[in-house]
Amino acid sequence: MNRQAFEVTSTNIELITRKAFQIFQSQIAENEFSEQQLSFLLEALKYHLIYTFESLNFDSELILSDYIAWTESMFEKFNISYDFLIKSFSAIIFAIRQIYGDDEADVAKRILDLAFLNSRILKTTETIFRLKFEEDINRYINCVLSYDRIGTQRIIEELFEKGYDLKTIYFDFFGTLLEKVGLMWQKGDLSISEEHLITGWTEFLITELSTKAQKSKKNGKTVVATCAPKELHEVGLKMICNLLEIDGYEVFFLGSNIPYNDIVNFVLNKSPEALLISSSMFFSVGEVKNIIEKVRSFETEKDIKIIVGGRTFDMDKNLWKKLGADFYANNYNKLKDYLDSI
Ligand code: B12
Repeated sequence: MNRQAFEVTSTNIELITRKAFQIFQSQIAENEFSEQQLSFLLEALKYHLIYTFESLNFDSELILSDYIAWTESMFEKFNISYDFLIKSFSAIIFAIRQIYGDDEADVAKRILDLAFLNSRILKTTETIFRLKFEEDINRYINCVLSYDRIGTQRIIEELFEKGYDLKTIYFDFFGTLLEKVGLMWQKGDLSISEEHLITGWTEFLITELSTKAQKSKKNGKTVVATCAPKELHEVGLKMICNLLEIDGYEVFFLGSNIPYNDIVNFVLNKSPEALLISSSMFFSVGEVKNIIEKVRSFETEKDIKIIVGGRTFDMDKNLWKKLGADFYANNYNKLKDYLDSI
């Protein structure tokens, strides 16, 4: 397939989305959907397209499957049946066929067919939820929502008293809690403001706990850690950075939504042993690749190790190799072992 033909530009996304929306509308009855449902569908078509394009670019139907499984529950939330989910993806294929041609449409259809098959498997495993800390997690959510901040601190103190260490509290308690919050938001059981309230308070506690921890002697290694440009999910990377600092690393945590040039300039300025990049949303993967290529183009950075992680890479375990990263880790211990060895 000619990859160039599928290049994602804001112009062709708008063009194909509009075309696909026309095609979709021509297949539905006049009063089939409310205004709110139609504006959701228009937004959904745009994301269908971005994910289809990016999956083709990175040859990753796994990412598209995760997106389809997730979109399915969003369609349920907006009371739109599965049939229309299929119709909305078919409209994308039709639009690609009309704008680009048969070859491109066939390639897109092939990856979508595979992704739809996979998404059925994901959907059946979605309800299996880790039960560890479930009771404490429910208590914690209720405390934040009733503005009982002392109550949340008490829950964390109890976990320490029971012998859990900071790493377990970070990843098993806060990690599972945030996963649950995500599912509750997805199903409409939490509003956006409630989700923000819980995430914001949790981020505060994550920082507070690390400031109280006993730090190891500095080991002389420097790490720069950033989220990919356009990426807003930073909590996972923040936990990792706090632990690395406790374990003796000099860490520069840049956080989320940093422009590409700024990241590259910061790395050139600090010349760290390692650069960590986090991506949770697949639409930031192209930028991760650009950063890796740019940093590698500088002779001064020839020894730098670039490590990626986050939800995107957890979904497709081979993606990191396609981007030219040196390593991928899905948990702190694997990452630390690697960093200790370089
Ligand atoms: C909090 C949150 C937000 C917050 C983030 C705030 C912040 N300060 O970070 C806000 C409100 C901004 C947000 C926005 C969005 N979000 Co959100 N969000 C979440 C939520 C609830 C928690 C994320 C989190 O912190 N998880 C906990 C951490 C510990 O997990 P983690 O990030 O995966 O990190 C682990 C590993 O991946 C690893 N790791 C992470 N980074 C790195 C890096 C390296 C180098 C290494 C080695 C390891 C590593 O470390 C951790 C170890 O356990 C998730 C739910 C979920 N299941 O995660 C949804 C979720 C990720 N969001 C989702 C969505 C859809 C969105 C939005 C598109 C919503 C919207 N319509 O606006 C936007 C996208 C914004 C953007 N451009 O990025 C979906 C994604 C679905 C999908 N299949 O694509 C999820 C899964 C919610 C859901 N169930 O529907 N979100």
